[in-house]
Amino acid sequence: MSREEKLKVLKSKLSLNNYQKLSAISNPKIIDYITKAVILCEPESIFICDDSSQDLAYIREMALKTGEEKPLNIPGHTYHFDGPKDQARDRKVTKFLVPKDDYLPPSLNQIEREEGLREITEFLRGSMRDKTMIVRFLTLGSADSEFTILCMECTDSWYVAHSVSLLYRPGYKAFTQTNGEEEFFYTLHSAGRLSQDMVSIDVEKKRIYIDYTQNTVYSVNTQYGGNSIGFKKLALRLAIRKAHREGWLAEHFMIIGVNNGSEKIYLAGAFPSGCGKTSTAMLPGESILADDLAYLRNIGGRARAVNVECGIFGIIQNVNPQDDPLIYKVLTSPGEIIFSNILVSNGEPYWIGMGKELPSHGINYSGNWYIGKVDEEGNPVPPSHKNARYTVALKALENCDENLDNRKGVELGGIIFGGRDYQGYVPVQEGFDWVHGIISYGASLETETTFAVLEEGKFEINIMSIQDFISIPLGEYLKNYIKFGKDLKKVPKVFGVNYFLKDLHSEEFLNGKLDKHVWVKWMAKRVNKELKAIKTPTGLIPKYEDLKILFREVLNKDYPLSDYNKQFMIRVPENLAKIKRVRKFYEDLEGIPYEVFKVLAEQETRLIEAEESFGNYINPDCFKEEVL
Ligand code: SPV
Ligand code: MN
Repeated sequence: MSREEKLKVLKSKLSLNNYQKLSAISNPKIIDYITKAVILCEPESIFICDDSSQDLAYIREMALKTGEEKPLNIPGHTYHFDGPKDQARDRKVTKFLVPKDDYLPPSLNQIEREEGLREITEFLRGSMRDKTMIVRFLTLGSADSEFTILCMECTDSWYVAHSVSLLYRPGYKAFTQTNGEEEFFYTLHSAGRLSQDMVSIDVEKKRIYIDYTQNTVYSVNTQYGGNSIGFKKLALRLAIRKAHREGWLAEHFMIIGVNNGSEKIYLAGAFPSGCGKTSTAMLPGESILADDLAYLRNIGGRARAVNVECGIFGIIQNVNPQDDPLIYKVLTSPGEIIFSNILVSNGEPYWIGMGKELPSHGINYSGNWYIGKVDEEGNPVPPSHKNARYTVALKALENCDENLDNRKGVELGGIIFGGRDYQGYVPVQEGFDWVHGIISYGASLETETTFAVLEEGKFEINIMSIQDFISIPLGEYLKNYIKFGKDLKKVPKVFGVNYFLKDLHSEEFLNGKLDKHVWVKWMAKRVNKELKAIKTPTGLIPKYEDLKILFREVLNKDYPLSDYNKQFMIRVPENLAKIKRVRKFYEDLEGIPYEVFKVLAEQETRLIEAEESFGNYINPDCFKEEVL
């Protein structure tokens, strides 16, 4: 079809105003993509969003008018429900479309490309009848910079389009300036048939397929943000492939700006869901630059990073005035926020762990909710889902970092990896160098799934907290990571944190929730070479005297030596067991770089030698070597 013929197909579905907005984009790839989406999904009309305030207001209005969102009492606040079987990312139905002559390792969920395309095409066919297809253009990373990736999404969900306004940077203008040479990411989403409550009906036909040969993501019969907002983890999978081809990193990172005297030190951090990522990024008195995704590039020998997004799609459970004062304040003040899968009663949102009593009944993702409600299988329905979330623009936060849109990004002083480790790692430590840090804290990142219920001692490895999204063989990913650091002139420090360490003999956590602020300040001072650290077999740990001062300065708290000794005791058996599990994990894979096994073997030797000298459980004062 010629451009004119395609525009003719589109014209019948576009108002004059929308037709003009689309005509301003001359890039043939875009018109082609939209035409194909329209022919497949058969929307009744098309809305082209040009990022103007009128268009953004229209999207908000339509989200309410269609009932995908409903208003709450506080101005600007709305809520949205996903269906009971659509409350999280769905690993089982998220697959790569792999051409017959290509190979992805079996650990990556996949389907033969032609077969997968046939399946998802059938599910998408006619899926937008009687609905409007909304077209959003945006940029991943700050616009007009070395980091920028242009993206577009066609969706039939006003909730998704509204979320995009809060989470991503506008890209319409950039798209009007493209000439067809650039690489784009595309996503096509349909919530499918909707119930009266505006919830996807055909959840058993939920599919999220990633066609990396075309930089395209398809998502159908789902509404949950992580499955439907194509630029979160779906485009991340495409970005990881691009980054690997081009020698940079696309990561599951938050970024915090830590005030250190008159200076600001930027630290990135990777944590699996529910392990303290957002609460680290939102520490009071510091600033947040990114909550979930970052691109890193070597610019002039320095590791510079940008936030891929410009908003937060954060977990709301346990956000309360004590533990997360900044987020709590935002969530209870006027401003544009979408709550999802919370409990609503009399126009007020409620969630588990919010620090106040919840009403005995209300409306939630299961419909009418009351204390004692059980689902079809007889399991209790919680008042709010544990993955209930809030969506808010970073600019709405008083602690939003001033470099959010800096085109050159910020220089990273350090990278933090943290999992849920009840037994092994000390609360904070620093790698001896890039390779040691990224292997022993990043590539060895584990999350323990026990939590008093499931099988005891079940450890799940989640490399760099990005394992679900790695779209190339793990070995390739690690090689790229190692090389990235080796090519830098100034290498960020690498830290491992563990907010979940328990007492050796009881179930008691050894740290308070706010202690992480002390660790973050310590890391910033290490980056700035202000403090010495003690060399142990697993990394460099803080000196007691330094932490004592920091606990006083940051939390106005006394920090007894007995606490330090318990927290920073090197637990040899637990650390050796961890190395065994991690080694086993990598031994079963192909193409893993030799550095992984070397770092693990060296760590093992250091632990065994220390054990011979000092025993199983080693008090930190046994280690005498200090380094700056
Ligand atoms: C996560 O689960 O890591 C998230 C939310 O950030 S989602 O968008 O679902 O990936
Ligand atoms: Mn995430």
